[in-house]
Amino acid sequence: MAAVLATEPMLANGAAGTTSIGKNTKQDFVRVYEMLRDELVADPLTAEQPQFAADHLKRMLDYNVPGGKLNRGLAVADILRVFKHGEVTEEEVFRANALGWCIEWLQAFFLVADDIMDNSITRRGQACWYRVPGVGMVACNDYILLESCIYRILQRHFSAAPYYAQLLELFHETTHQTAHGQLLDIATAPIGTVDLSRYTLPTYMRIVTYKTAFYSFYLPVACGLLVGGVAVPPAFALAKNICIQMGQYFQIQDDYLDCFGDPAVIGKIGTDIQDNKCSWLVVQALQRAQPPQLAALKANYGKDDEEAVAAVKALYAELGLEAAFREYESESYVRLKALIHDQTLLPAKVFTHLLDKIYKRQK
Ligand code: DMA
Ligand code: MG
Ligand code: MG
Ligand code: MG
Repeated sequence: MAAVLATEPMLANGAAGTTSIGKNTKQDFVRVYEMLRDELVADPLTAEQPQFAADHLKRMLDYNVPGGKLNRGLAVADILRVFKHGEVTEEEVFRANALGWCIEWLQAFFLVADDIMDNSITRRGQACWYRVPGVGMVACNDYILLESCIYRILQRHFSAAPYYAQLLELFHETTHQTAHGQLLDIATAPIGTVDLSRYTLPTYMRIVTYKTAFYSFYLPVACGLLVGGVAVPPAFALAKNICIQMGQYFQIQDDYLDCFGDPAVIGKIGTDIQDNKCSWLVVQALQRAQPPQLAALKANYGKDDEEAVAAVKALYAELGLEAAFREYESESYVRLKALIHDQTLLPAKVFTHLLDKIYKRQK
């Protein structure tokens, strides 16, 4: 099939990005956040509430929306720039950034809820929102508010766009997929029941595809395609195929870092072992363990107990899981690169800039 853009080889050779408007620094991006947040706080409905309600909204947004790596949010304008060979208008960059923030808002919504469900302690180097004194279960309404903000932003800035209906459908569909991934993640890990037979590779791949890959990789690329004026369904299908595989790799890294990462660097304290999670590590351990090791795993997995967690970590070390992960990481990189370069429909750079940001990531 022919490339969506005839200039793809030039882009692939890195000749893109010649206009300064296309360069999108983190600072430019954060300024868009401040504008969107101020619009939401000044929204007629919010503005007519007592001041403390608007104050809570602003504080809650500042705490939960902008503090991450922003990879997903920044990716939309990067992808748009690839499509437009760097020839982008300020308006287009704004639109890409506003959609980037909608993705960050969606992520904030899922993370506030995820931290409650996973009984987590820290996120992005600070206390999880539900653990902030005075917040507690108010966080449940806050994550609903976070989700609803997405549609206020889309309505204000995109309701006149020809792709408005596609955007609404995309965000709704992605939310639906992610919630189903979270359901599977939680349902596979009932607290108090250690049923190691549940932790199979097909179940695992299904969990990570739904809970992470769609919203973290396909959503930014699909938003970039829409702002870039790409409307052909095969482009979206191709993007989905590549993004899903990249997202699976990304979540496997997340599972690895949950156990082996440095909390000071990843900004969160791992809880997968205590939470009985169907993590990549436990799936790998089961494939390698001998009967006594299986018994040790069964005795110690899914317990909120420091010694039991240490015993599981010792078992992972004994089974060589760090090396297994390194091997998986290199193989995945090679496989993803081949997938990206074996197609001519979309510029490779759309995907390689995402891949290069996550390859061998420490956080
Ligand atoms: C996260 O899975 C998935 C969503 C949709 C937030 P996770 O619980 O492994 O994430 P984290 O390690 O960031 O808590
Ligand atoms: Mg979690
Ligand atoms: Mg979780
Ligand atoms: Mg995790």
